[in-house]
Amino acid sequence: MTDPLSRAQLDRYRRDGCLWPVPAFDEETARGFRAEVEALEAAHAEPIGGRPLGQYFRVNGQVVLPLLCRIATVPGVLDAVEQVLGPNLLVWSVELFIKEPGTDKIVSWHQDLTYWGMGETDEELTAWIALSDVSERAGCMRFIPGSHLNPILPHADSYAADNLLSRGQSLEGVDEAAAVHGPLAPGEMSFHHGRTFHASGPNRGDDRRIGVAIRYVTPEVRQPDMGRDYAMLVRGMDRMQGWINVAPPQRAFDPAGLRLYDEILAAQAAVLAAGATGNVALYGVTAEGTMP
Ligand SMILES: O=C(O)CCC(=O)C(=O)O
Repeated sequence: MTDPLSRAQLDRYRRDGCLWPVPAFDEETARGFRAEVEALEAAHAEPIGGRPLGQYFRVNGQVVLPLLCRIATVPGVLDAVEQVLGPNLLVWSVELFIKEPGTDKIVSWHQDLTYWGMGETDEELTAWIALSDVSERAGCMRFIPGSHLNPILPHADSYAADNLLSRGQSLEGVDEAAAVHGPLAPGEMSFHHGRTFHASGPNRGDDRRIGVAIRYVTPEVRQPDMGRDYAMLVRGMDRMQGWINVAPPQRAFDPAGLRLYDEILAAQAAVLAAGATGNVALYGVTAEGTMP
């Protein structure tokens, strides 16, 4: 097997805490996955298991949607993640970040690990895969290279309606002059560390902007705020038994998957809401698919 990432790319990831573009799959495959996402949207205008589809897209989608498991286990993606995290990989959450053209949805500056209950671990990364053209105009991500060397810093909750984050959480005082854009073509991905400062602006393009964020962790992660959390083993072995292992769903929204989804959301809710100044419905979405 040829390693997908060069030595220089690995060094860049370790130095900057972010890396792009990395090929995930070809454009045709990206188009196919996008069509499957859009077929789910067309089929599920009504809530499933009492929740709108956008809720399942927003967090832990791999628990109920085989499609998201398939994307998270594409061999070329796992090969590149393995180069950074090692041979034993679990998926903690798969999430879709969709911005419709001409809307004002943004993501404020934040560090992912702030509310994940895993402490300041280096044993995780996000692979964010573009299923559409994710240009600067379409609101691609921006990163502050090297910011992963910070600890987790305080975030203020804004609960702003146009923010795709659950609490509208935001780092204050980010030096925007140091930010770099991470544009991606369909089928390309970026990697970022959970302490890297990142954000994204509105989609001013003509097409939807669709990304799949896959949160990979290793068996070594501990969940000090949570006790034990849930994750799906996707490569290698988990001898540490620190995660409650989740099996992939047999089919979309099967009853076992829906029950597990509820169980996980309830368990994670207390961690996300910790220290919140407002009322946080964990990653909750309204029927329109927007965050409350
Ligand atoms: O899609 C975006 O703009 C933000 C995604 C993000 O914050 C993340 O994947 O951690």
